[in-house]
Amino acid sequence: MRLLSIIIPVYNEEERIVRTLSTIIGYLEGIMYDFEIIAIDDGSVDNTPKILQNFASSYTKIKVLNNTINLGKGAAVRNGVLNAEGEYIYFTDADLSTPIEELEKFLSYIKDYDIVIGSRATKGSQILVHQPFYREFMGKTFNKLVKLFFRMNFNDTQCGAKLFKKDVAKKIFSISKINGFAFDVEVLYIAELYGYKIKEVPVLWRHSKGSKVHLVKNGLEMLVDLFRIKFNNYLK
Ligand SMILES: Nc1nc2c(ncn2[C@@H]2O[C@H](COP(=O)(O)OP(=O)(O)OP(=O)(O)O)[C@@H](O)[C@H]2O)c(=O)[nH]1
Ligand SMILES: [Mg+2]
Repeated sequence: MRLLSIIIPVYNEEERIVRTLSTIIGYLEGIMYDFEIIAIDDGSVDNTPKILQNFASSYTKIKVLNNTINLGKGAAVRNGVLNAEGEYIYFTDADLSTPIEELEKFLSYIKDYDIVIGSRATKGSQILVHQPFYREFMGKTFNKLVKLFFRMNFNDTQCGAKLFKKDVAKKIFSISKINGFAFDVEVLYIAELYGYKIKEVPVLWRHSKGSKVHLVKNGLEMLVDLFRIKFNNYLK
């Protein structure tokens, strides 16, 4: 069995996906982990699908999955997780805002925990490039809402980097339902319901330009999804 599966949700990332994949491969080959990369094209309408196919045809450790229409980050990550074979499953954003080198830190905790989540708001985190102030403000407000709503004590549910033990990830993502950006909250909520051990670790983080997040549309959808999470029944 492979040690590590790296899951990357990819939506209209023609500008940076080759650089991102090359960076990840360079790093992982360097530390000689046995790994697979699963890139999920989330119904991109630019050249991303073609670029991914090309890349994968010359590098066997990359698997490309396609959501034929754009379903959202949560759906893309779910598709990747359910098809992953690694003992540990890590997902990260295509902009590598949390640099892949941080993975080392996640791996150092995963033996003692079921899930390790990156945090931009925990003592020790280093934000080298900040998001625009309104995005940062919205992020912090969202996190306060999550704390209030779910009585969960995470400082940052939305950081793109998270590592799971395989069985834990498979279990959670097989019952999760949220397709959009609020899926992280759902995943952590389910994890707490099932009593999994979660470690929040401070990460180094760098905002990168080229956001495709639609503030109003995605923001409202995330709020509605918080209610859906609250009223869904995940215990079977
Ligand atoms: N925006 C967006 N990203 C998606 C979608 N589906 C998958 N993704 C991927 O989800 C990851 C996270 O996206 P974000 O980092 O939130 O979006 P971003 O465009 O980088 O914006 P910032 O948060 O400003 O960095 C990226 O790897 C995207 O390619 C989608 O429907 N919309
Ligand atoms: Mg990003």
